[in-house]
Amino acid sequence: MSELLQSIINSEDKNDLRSLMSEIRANEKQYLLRNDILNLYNEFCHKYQKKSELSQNSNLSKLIYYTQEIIQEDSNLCFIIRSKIASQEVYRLTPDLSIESMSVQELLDTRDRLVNCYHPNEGNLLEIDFAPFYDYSPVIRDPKNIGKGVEFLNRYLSSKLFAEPKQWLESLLNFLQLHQYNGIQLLINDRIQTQQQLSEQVKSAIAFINNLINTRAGEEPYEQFRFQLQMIGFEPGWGNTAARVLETLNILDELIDSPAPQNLEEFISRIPMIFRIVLVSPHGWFGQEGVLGRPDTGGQVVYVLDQAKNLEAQLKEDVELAGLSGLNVIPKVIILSRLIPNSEGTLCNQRLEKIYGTENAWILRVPFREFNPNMTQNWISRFEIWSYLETYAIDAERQLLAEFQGRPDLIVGNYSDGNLVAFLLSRKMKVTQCNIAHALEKSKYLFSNLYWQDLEDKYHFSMQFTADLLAMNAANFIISSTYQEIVGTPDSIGQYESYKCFTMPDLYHVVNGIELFSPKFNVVPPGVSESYYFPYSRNQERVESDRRRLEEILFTLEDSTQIYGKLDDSSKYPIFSMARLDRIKNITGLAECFGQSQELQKCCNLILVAGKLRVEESDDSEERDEIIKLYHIIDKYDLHGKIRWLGVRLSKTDSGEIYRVIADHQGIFVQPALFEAFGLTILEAMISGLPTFATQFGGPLEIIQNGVNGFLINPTNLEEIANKILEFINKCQQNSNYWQEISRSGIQRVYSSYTWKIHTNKLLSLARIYGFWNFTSKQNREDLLRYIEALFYLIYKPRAQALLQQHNSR
Ligand code: UDP
Ligand code: LCN
Repeated sequence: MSELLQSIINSEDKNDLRSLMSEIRANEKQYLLRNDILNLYNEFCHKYQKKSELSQNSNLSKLIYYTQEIIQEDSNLCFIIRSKIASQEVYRLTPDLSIESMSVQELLDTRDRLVNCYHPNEGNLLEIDFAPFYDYSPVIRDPKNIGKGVEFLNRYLSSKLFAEPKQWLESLLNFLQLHQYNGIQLLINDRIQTQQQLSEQVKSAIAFINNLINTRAGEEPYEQFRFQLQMIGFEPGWGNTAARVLETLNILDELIDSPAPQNLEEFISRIPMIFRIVLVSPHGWFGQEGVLGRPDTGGQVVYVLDQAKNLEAQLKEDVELAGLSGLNVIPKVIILSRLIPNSEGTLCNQRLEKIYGTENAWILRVPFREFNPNMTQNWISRFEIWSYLETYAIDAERQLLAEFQGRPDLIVGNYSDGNLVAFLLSRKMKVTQCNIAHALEKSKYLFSNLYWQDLEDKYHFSMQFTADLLAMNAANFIISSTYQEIVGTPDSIGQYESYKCFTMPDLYHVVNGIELFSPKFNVVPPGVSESYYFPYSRNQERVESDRRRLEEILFTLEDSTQIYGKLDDSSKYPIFSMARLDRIKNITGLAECFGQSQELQKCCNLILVAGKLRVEESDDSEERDEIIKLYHIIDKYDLHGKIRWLGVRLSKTDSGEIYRVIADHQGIFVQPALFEAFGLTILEAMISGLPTFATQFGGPLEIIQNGVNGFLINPTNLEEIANKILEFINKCQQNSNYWQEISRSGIQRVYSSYTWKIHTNKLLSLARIYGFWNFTSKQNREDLLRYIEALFYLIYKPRAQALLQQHNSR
């Protein structure tokens, strides 16, 4: 990048750069973000009659394209340039066009100065740097492989096994000796004590099973030859039939002789080491019914519940395949959430709730201690819960140990609070920790770290961002739903990437907050619950009375308590959307788009399932604002007769059927969010067979292949959205198969890439491989964990205690 800057300065572009800099200086904003920069540059090109410079690939245009932020300081400009995914360079440009490279520290100081929080005379600020702790672990080199951690780790571990066979086989042997279930030894017993014995006995066992298969059959059940295998050192866990045991032993044999990444993955994935899983989601309103649609309880509840069900099913399948059924092995999955005494008609005040359709998956609710009954008896926002989490983890540990009758084998955290609790529990119980972010608030709120002090009363970001840093570094592995959640796209930074370097003025500087190239990151997207969401054409699985009832609710029912608006002509194409009524979900943007387009109104109706119909019914300020705005738009564009707004909270069965009813009417689904971390409704709509138009900002960019199995839209360009929908409708009118084609490819896309079966298989395989990696590199992580603990006690905890004082004095 410095060459690019130099070449601008050494060429004719120099004058343009000078004029541009003076335009920037004339701008009232001292801190320009990417959108501001692009707008300013476009205006600049217009003013100086430089035709579409951005597309002309001039050096100046390139520089602007890669510039994420510009900070004005005195007469200097500081350019923060991201020329490659996950890497950043910072330059200071002086008015006489000299260029100086700036260090991370200088950049953070500059940002502090901007908010009047730079006080060098008072001593230095704490600098948080996690980089030295990643020295021990391998890092991915190519950014395109970020998020494929496990593939990388398998290659790394198998090459170690190849290069240092003695040491690594010893680790493998020790690892195999480790596994037990309720005191019953699995895999190998003390007849195998050395590597030599392991290698020899594997060959003997292979010979024995080959013989067995020749005389009997591959299907011979394990129980029939269990004792013979035990005599040569092998305990249960290798397989349920002779053929499966042989397969597993062969993989191990090959791994010992010539280690290859596929063998390692395949072998470790078969090790029966996970029977008990905890999914931590503390902030509450976690239930199976009546909880969705409130602020904070959207996709995360759906995701965790589906994940729990599917993990339990997968664990049962794995136990069966490993040949452990005879040992009465019953896997158990617990969702750990918050018990809320004033549960407002939900089951959130119930300690234990069995998850429907499972044998042994539960929601375990543990209350926050009664520090302050006003807060701890009631639901409180996720932004307020930080003070209660440490003691919550202590209480939860006790209850988990009792429920499992021992330690769990894997702890999965969800969102900032769940990940912090997962860290505390994992540290205490010495269990593998996995993190899932869902949505990191840091990048969701503009300048959330720079102005954290102003926002602290409302959001308490100082605790949330500290918790995020601690938990993401402590985690053995992190799963993200998309690649861009980690490192963004070529022109936007990722959610995890935003933790790499930032200032919390007057609190600390983060110079290296997370190693984005670490193999701990793995992209494992969620699926959809296929029993509720399935293609509209599967008529035999649909309940006719539900279909009729929902059709009435969607198109004709008059019930002002829950539905607003009557349709003049219900035969028009329905444009459907369903989301919480948050500002960022931008349902009002979609209404505005519909209002502005007469053409759309001619051929379509707009049908929304969103929030509540009355301001008085909402206790969320954002939701109240959106309700008012939506009414205003309906009146402004006189959408009466063309819009239906359902302020209902649907059951899962109904939300599945509602997409299908819209598909029966050859409708479309639009998800117009300003940003969407992933977007479960998109999968739900697609699998139902609804052609889907979704925001290009966030996860949907990876789910939808534009024009193939859905369409991407820019939620800030309303005219363009309307045109894209109209173009689609035109095509459907010209070609009666077009709607079907997109519908079919949408369905296909979900079944091929976004199922819970794929998700749970991958997650469990990761848990095993990272469990092995954790085992072999444990001593190397202790220094990192000690550092994290120090930050927890010295930064997080005092702040959490101060917040508690505030709560108590309310
Ligand atoms: N949902 C619902 N009723 C509503 C709004 C949403 O059942 O009124 C469900 C929806 O079907 C989906 C989830 O809530 O399963 C929303 O998840 P998504 O990932 O799309 O968004 P989030 O709310 O998590 O931001
Ligand atoms: C939170 C979000 O904002 C959504 O985009 C996700 O789909 C959901 O969590 C589940 O991960």
